Amino acid sequence: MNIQSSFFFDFFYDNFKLHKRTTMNIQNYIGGALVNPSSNLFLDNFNPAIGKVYSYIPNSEKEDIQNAYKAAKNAFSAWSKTSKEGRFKVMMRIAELIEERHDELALAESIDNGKPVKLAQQVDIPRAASNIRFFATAILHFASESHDMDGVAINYTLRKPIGVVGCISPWNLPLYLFTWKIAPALAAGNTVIAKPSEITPMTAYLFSKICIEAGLPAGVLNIVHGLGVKVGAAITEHPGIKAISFTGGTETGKAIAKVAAPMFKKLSLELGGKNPNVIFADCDFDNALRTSVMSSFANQGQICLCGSRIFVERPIYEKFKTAFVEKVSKLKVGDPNDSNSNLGALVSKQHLEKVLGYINLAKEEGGTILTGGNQIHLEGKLANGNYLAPTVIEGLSFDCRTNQEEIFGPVVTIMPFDTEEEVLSYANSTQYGLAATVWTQDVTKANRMAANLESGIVWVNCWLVRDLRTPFGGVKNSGVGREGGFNALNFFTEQTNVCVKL
Ligand code: TXE
Repeated sequence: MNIQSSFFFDFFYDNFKLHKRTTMNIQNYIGGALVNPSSNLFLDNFNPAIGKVYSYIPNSEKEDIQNAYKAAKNAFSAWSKTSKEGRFKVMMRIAELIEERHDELALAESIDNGKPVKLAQQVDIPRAASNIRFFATAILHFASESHDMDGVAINYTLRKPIGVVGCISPWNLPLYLFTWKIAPALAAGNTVIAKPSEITPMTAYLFSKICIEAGLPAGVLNIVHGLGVKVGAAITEHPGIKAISFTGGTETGKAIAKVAAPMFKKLSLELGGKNPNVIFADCDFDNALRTSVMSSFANQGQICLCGSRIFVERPIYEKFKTAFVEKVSKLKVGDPNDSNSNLGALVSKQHLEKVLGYINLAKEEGGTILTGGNQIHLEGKLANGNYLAPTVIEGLSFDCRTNQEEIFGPVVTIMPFDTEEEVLSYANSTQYGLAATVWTQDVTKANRMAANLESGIVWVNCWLVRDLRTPFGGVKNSGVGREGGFNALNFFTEQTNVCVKL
């Protein structure tokens, strides 16, 4: 594709290079059409790399959710009866269009979120297409059970779409996590009301244009933009929306559960993490080192799976620490549009303040900053961007606030340990249990650790290696339920057992 000829490419490119003020309004996607919010009011959308408003987000209301609900309800009968092959075809077309617009979407994601465009090109956008394609094909292989009662009767299980479902997604991997939710919902025959984060709405808006072009029937997917406390809450409270899939902060997850539980809605909650990265002395040192730099600072540390607490076995502690700090201090924080930048901007000023607040807290708690710890002020057009040096902190106890609360930025702590029991107690000490990483060449120890870590996901000698068929989600306050593979299709369907007397 010739990206230079694309309207959106020109728009983003101009904005990024010249930071021209424009009045581009994002629109909701309701009943197959792009529409303004009922209030006709819009919110500012910032480019975090330059700290300037570059577009406007619908400030939607309950009324917009009601309109989306009507459209989704009307579309449900036809979509749920569309053959699996029919749903597969339109979803595959959507995946193709994502790939055709790869460069444009990657640039849009980078501008909206602050992440390096290279990362969006390599991870966010290809994985968004994979999510759609994966669930488009998965539905063709989705089967239900039967239970034979030795000639007396036979039971079979029907799996039916739920109806209108809600998908609420966050800002850290905007299109990637948005598609991760809506794809299984649509494949299973539901109609969807989706709410992208108000902090990063752009790629969901471009996605709505893709859906129109792909011929997704009107009302099957509705995207309503706006504030979480208004639009997200209106989805949660709506009595007709029977299931909610949410990814975001643990506190928001609690608020959603409080409203949804008395209404007996199905809930899938993927929440925060404070993930341990456990490095034993017998590890493949170079691999552990290289990967730990990535698992600490990819996407400016704003991935729920990032390892934010590094525990290193004492015999290699000093060696690992020195090598790690050296590598981290060489990471380049810079223009997200520059392919040499390792880290771009944090997603918002408020988030930058929050992360800086945690660095101050770490100092108050007795921590020593080994590298970073400071905001970075770049020059020229980037002078107002939200840049932070990747930060490594030593000397904190495992149970201090810095080591217990989710920071969700380019900040990690490092500390030594002596025994397996000790590191397990440190690793399991938080309210969270999303992901953990273990580095050792001893396969028995690795398996023992994996079994004893309180974590929904354990990576051994790797990080962020993802097979979309595997269960994805956390234990403890990291969430409820599992996404991924048939788990997601199970979540987005209701079962009916049919018992037939023979
Ligand atoms: O998330 P929110 P925020 C963590 C991370 C971060 C913190 C807060 O620690 O610092 O959460 O981030 C919508 N009813 N994660 O404030 O608010 C909101 O509009 C219904 C971890 O950005 O949880 C957005 O679409 N919906 C995480 C989505 O919820 C509501 C990724 C997530 O926003 C709502 C992001 C409400 N009352 C942040 N309030 C991860 N697990 O990957 C907000 N929303």
